[in-house]
Amino acid sequence: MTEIEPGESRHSTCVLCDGYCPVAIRNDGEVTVSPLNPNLPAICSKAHLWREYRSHPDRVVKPRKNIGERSNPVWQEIEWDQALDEIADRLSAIIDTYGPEALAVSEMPLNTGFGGITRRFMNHLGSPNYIAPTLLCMGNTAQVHRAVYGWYTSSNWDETDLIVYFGQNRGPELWPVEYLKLKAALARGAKLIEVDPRETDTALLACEHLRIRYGTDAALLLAWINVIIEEDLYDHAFVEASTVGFADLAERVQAYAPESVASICGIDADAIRRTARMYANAKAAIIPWGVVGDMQRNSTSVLHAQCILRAICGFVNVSEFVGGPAKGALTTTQLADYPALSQEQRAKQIGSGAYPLMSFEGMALFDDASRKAGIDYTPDIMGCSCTAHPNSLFTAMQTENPYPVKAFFSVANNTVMSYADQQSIINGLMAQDLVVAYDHWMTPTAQLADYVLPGDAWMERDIMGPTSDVAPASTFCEAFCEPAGECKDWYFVVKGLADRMGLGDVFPWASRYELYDWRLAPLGKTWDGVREQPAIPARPVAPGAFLTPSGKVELRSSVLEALGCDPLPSYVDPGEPNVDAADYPLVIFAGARDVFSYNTNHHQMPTLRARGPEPEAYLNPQDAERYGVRDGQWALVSTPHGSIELVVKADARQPESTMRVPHGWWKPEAAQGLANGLSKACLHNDGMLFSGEPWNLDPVQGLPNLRGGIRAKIEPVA
Ligand SMILES: Nc1nc2c(c(=O)[nH]1)N[C@H]1C(S)=C(S)[C@@H](COP(=O)(O)OP(=O)(O)OC[C@H]3O[C@@H](n4cnc5c(=O)[nH]c(N)nc54)[C@H](O)[C@@H]3O)O[C@H]1N2
Ligand SMILES: Nc1nc2c(c(=O)[nH]1)N[C@H]1C(S)=C(S)[C@@H](COP(=O)(O)OP(=O)(O)OC[C@H]3O[C@@H](n4cnc5c(=O)[nH]c(N)nc54)[C@H](O)[C@@H]3O)O[C@H]1N2
Ligand code: SF4
Ligand SMILES: [Mo]
Repeated sequence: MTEIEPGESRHSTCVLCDGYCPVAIRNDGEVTVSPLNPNLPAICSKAHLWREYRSHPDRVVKPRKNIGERSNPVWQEIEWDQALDEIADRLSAIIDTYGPEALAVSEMPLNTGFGGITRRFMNHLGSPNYIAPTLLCMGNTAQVHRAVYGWYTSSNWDETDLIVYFGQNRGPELWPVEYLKLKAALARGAKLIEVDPRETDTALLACEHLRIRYGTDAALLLAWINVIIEEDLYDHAFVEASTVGFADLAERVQAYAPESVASICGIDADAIRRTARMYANAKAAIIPWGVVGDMQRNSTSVLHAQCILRAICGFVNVSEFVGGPAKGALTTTQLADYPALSQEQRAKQIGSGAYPLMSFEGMALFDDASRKAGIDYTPDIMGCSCTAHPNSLFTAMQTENPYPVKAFFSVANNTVMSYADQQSIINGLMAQDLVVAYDHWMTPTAQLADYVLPGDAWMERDIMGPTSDVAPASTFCEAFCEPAGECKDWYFVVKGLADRMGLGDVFPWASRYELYDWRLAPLGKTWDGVREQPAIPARPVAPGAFLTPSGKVELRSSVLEALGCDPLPSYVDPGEPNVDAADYPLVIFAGARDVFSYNTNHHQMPTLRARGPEPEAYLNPQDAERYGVRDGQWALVSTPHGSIELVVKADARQPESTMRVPHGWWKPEAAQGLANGLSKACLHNDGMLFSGEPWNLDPVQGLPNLRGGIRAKIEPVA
């Protein structure tokens, strides 16, 4: 029984975006969704429109097979058994010819509500080639936090007196939970420093708005550390007792005096000193996670320098809490069963030689610390600690270098649009022998698939979380509708393939409920016994030390050093070599999220689309005039890498000589197929503009710079 009865209430978590808002569902004659916690009344209009999403006429509700060409698809609805039989047969044939590493997957576990099962399938099959879009989001941060602190760190909003934001823009429609926490902290008297070139609504709440030049955050952070050390504002006791590498750090930051950094960042030296002192002198400062740090040329350095600041100013485990592994239900890492993947297959992980931190090689450096903490596995904190390198993988899919990758699964992720260098992703998909998409819609990615499998949505599935090891509690979300049409959960698909491919023993659970019971067994519980409560806190493993190789906060990271990377943060100019500013006079970033969509999703929702109908370039009015483009009209935006069309929004809040391009735009109503530019994803999405070449990637993690420093031009559409 899934459908909620009249008079009944249930609890769940909205995942129409990754805000993860806890919700209460009531059936008072009409089914309504409202915030679960009355003290944090945060949900947005997308959640209220859940019915429009669920019952949308374009939703894929039965498996589809492409019986035409990949570039010119003809879709036929088929039964689930036929789909799974054929996919299993074709995947088996590919593995027989090329080996299991010929299968690659890009998955967003938050969207399936399942972490670990895809990796379990791949580990037992023998493929290390997994990527996740979260690599461009919090996954990158998690990996740097782990190198410095041993685990991911989260901010305590309840007691903070100073919040430092790097480009975060929060609002009632932009991650409302954190927006309410921010408002409550400010109402208590906390102060906000916002580091953002743009005058955003959040920046208007700040006592200091540093309008930094795009892509130069690492330089500012290093200058703050310089001031804090030079002026002796750091926490000597914490540094001496709990950190390693301070002397090397002090030497490194000598090159970053505010006076030398001022011209790089476009912030005067006095403002740099003033804000550095504010941070160091705060009682409980926080630097909450924000995505701007994950998508920069200097990403690892930005995140590393933030970690250093928290530590040397004594905020670690005061206002910023280092989490850790927990004992309770079996975790997604345990479910993934990494030991099943041989060393020989791990060594084949694509791109790991150039970018080892995210790879199996990087993960292995935490084995000893995990063992010392009394756990017999190494946690994959964010579900993407041991992944292939996305852009190298897309290249391999196209070129067969270093070896052929011939089968690609896109799982609850619009892969074509969710990384840099969209054209190479398309080329890679075109060269596959088998492409499977598991989604709700005929997305640009699904349009290139051989099979499109209809996924259930959050309101239709009972979910046991978390979907990665990062969160300390087990959480339980209840379905309140039957799955639309023949939509199925991801476990049904994975089990169906495993059974057909001789891996039935690896997935002995007949349904997700048996799997949940297996995970809950160490707690002596079952799904039916817990489903009505929102969460069970886990028992943290008290390691008594940081879970780094040295057991201390590693200001100078031994993990980075062991991987052949710079063990300390630094700043390099993010610009493309040999590109003349006269030809490409604007500095662009992708982002400033659209209010009425979520990344690439929701453009098909009539109510939301009416509020944000077209993709917009924000441009200072002076620049609009200078380059002959008019507010409200279409313009061509180009980098040396590619071009897209956007509607100009003349906006004085965007600094001169800079421009915002949006992420995630396609037109679900437009004609499908490659010949039509994949419903205009090739005409509008940010991924067309940004290169996946090494010069545009963070040198340690290999993730693309989408948030600053890239040169572009704008002109009227011919
Ligand atoms: N409605 C809605 N809400 C969303 C989303 C959505 O798509 N729709 N997406 C969600 C997701 S997945 C995420 S990760 C978050 C992201 O949300 P935010 O963390 O707010 O990030 P963005 O919206 O990408 O960018 C916000 C600001 O970053 C600034 N910025 C760009 N480059 C730089 C730089 O180099 N340095 C600095 N200091 N600032 C820079 C821009 O000027 C912009 O004002 O939003 C989430 N919330
Ligand atoms: N070029 C570029 N790439 C980016 C970013 C960027 O700014 N620019 N941002 C990055 C960031 S911050 C993030 S968080 C990631 C986001 O990456 P994703 O979360 O993958 O982003 P979405 O665009 O929402 O794509 C999700 C797809 O999953 C489908 N989906 C949603 N819910 C479900 C579900 O319950 N079941 C199934 N089966 N499918 C579902 C949607 O229809 C959609 O096609 O992208 C990253 N990639
Ligand atoms: S912000 Fe809105 S769409 Fe995102 S999880 Fe929360 S309620 Fe759902
Ligand atoms: Mo994100």
